[in-house]
Amino acid sequence: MMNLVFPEHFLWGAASSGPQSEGSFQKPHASVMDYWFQTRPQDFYDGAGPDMASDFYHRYREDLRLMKECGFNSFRTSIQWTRLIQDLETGAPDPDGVSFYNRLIEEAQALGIQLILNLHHFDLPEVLLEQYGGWESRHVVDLYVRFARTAFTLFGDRVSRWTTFNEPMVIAEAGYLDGFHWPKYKNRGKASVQVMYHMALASALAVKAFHELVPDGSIGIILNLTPAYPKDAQAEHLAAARFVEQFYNRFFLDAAVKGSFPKELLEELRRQAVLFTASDDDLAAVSENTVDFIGVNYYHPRRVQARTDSWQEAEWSPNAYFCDYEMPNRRINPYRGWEIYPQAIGDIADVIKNEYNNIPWYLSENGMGVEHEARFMNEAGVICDDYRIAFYEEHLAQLHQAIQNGAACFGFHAWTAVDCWSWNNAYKNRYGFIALDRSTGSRTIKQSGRWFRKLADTNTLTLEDITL
Ligand code: BGP
Repeated sequence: MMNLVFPEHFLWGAASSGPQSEGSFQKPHASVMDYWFQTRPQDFYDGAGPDMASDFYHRYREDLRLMKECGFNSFRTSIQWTRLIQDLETGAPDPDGVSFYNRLIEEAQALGIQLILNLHHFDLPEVLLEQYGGWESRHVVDLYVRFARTAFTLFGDRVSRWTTFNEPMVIAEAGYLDGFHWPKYKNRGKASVQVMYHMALASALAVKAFHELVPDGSIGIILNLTPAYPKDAQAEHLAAARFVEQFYNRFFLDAAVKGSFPKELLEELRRQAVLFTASDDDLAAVSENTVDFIGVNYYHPRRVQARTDSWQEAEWSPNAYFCDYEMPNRRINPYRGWEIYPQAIGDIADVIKNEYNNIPWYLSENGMGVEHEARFMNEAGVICDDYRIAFYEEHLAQLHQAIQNGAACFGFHAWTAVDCWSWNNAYKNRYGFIALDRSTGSRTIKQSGRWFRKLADTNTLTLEDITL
């Protein structure tokens, strides 16, 4: 048996997001996700949409209490732009939205759960996509900053830790390159680069507003820093992995922490005539307004190789530089199709420590989605998800090692608390510590939730069986 003790005041909890949990009740606007579901419900597993999600809008009290029972000292969710803001041009708030988030904050405070509030979780107001072209538009950056200012002004007195975006890369990748999130474009390379730049700028301008309005708080950005591992050490595969690392990871990481963009990548984008358009003032804002901390979402590694065919599309795309590599004998979560590779946490931690000035960070999402979990229910009605406990144990052991090696990591958030809705997969794969019965709305803590309670209460990971 081995006991791994985590640093004092470590954050223990989970993350969720407004669009995946609240339901669309009372919102003054539709997000791109709401609109996607209204337009193409057949894209979603079992036809389940964000309209109902997990009904957190009505059940937040019960859900927070269950989180407390699972030992949470912290919880991240996102404020929906489409709920908080009534007038998207001026940033004037919607009274019902204000009241909901106030009640949520009060309840979390009463329970001693520190809320981390995120501002954007893939959920742009749809009308801004229609009217302006969404994140391709510089005007939308200003509108986002107005929304951010409203949120900081209303809630910054009680919530001190914020994040500007969750996984902005996914918005470009899934929406503009690979076609699996609305607006489902494929290989619109030049547009994707502009979208990425505008989100990096929006984040910097929100950081600036935050530091003015909430001087005692701290603000970060949540990035999916999925490491890119080459197939082998051949030069062409190394080059493919290097490109992927720069485009998919370092673009946002450099902008957020260093206030600049990777030089080699910018040169390539310029050569290809797809570099973003930016004013000097805006570039100065990026350089002057870096984040206080990073949230790292980690689920799986990315294994890449040089392209095995020649790129045929007319338009430039990052997909021209690499293709995915299926490593033989990799461990896989068959439900989500993602490789399981906890060691990547150490690699991410080393990059942050050695190349990003050891900026404080926390593991802001990590988890395992599993289908048909009801088959693991015992007679008492509890889902015995020992596979999830084993998954977390392995990842936490790596995280603990990284901290021993000097990583400035201040917390661990699982994905997720109560089973929640997901983008394409809706309720197919369940991730929560708390099971949701969609037919009755009832919630039941899973075995992993009990396990997490002990972990959080003792600040110690106890490993019975050491196979690491
Ligand atoms: C992350 C997102 C989350 C969540 C999670 C699980 O990328 O930030 O919102 O959805 O992935 O992935 P999925 O729901 O696609 O299985």
